[in-house]
Amino acid sequence: MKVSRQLTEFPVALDQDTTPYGLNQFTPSARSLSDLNSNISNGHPGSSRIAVRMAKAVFVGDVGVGKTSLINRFCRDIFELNYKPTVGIDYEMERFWILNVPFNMQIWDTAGQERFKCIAASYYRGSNAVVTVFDASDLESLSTCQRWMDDAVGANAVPPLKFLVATKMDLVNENHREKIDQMGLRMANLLGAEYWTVSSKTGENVEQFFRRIAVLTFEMGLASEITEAFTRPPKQIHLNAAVLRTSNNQDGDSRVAMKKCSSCKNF
Ligand SMILES: Nc1nc2c(ncn2[C@@H]2O[C@H](COP(=O)(O)OP(=O)(O)O)[C@@H](O)[C@H]2O)c(=O)[nH]1
Ligand SMILES: [Mg+2]
Repeated sequence: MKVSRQLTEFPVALDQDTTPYGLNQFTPSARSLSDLNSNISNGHPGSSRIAVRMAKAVFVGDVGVGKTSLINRFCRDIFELNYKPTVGIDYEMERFWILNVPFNMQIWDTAGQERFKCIAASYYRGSNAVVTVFDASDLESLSTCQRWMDDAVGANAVPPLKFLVATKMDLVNENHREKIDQMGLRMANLLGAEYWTVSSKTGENVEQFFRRIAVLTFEMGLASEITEAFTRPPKQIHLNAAVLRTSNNQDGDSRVAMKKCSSCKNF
């Protein structure tokens, strides 16, 4: 496993003053889960006895802005200058260990559908993060970001985390950086998204950006698991071999029925 996929330090936002996500250290819940995993795995680093957590991140933006290149730089550490339209790829799966807890991130690239601006809702559904990408060397691509973001976010019942990414920063002249940042930050603010600048060619900020998505979606998943655990009424309570369940008899009253496990005759 690559060292970069073992996350023990909390990855902070590129600009901590403007991000809508103020979290800049691991929550106590994440630390407790990690301690629990260390204890039940008998301290074997990289081994786990607890369920792998998952997140889905989708990438959207005009054709040619650099979505596939960004994903390829992160997942395979490759960069190709020759343009090849994406065909037939659904998603990449990247495995992380976040504070000793296994975590898989599905990274969804478009399969060229963005050309027709009609990406199916099933592509967006169940996203934990939406990454809207524009080309810093072609600011026209910034003007469509709101539509991409709205379409992707709107297909989700639970609001995903939002990121706005300026790619191809290696093509931007130093004197223009400030202007790009100003325009990018203004758009990010409008979208309620966290702003990043990257270059898939040089690798600038690529690792940091993906680590940030991984850790924020991991923390968001933990928070919603905890909320759900406190709000959902328990339907069935498993007590060792016995199963306690509520059943309705013909008179309509509720009572507790107890089922015995066949391998536990003396219970
Ligand atoms: N110089 C430079 N070119 C890039 C960068 N990212 C992508 N490209 C080029 O931009 C073109 C479109 O990239 P691609 O990733 O296929 O865009 P997509 O259609 O959004 O997936 C390709 O020719 C890439 O080589 C970058 O960071 N720097
Ligand atoms: Mg592509």
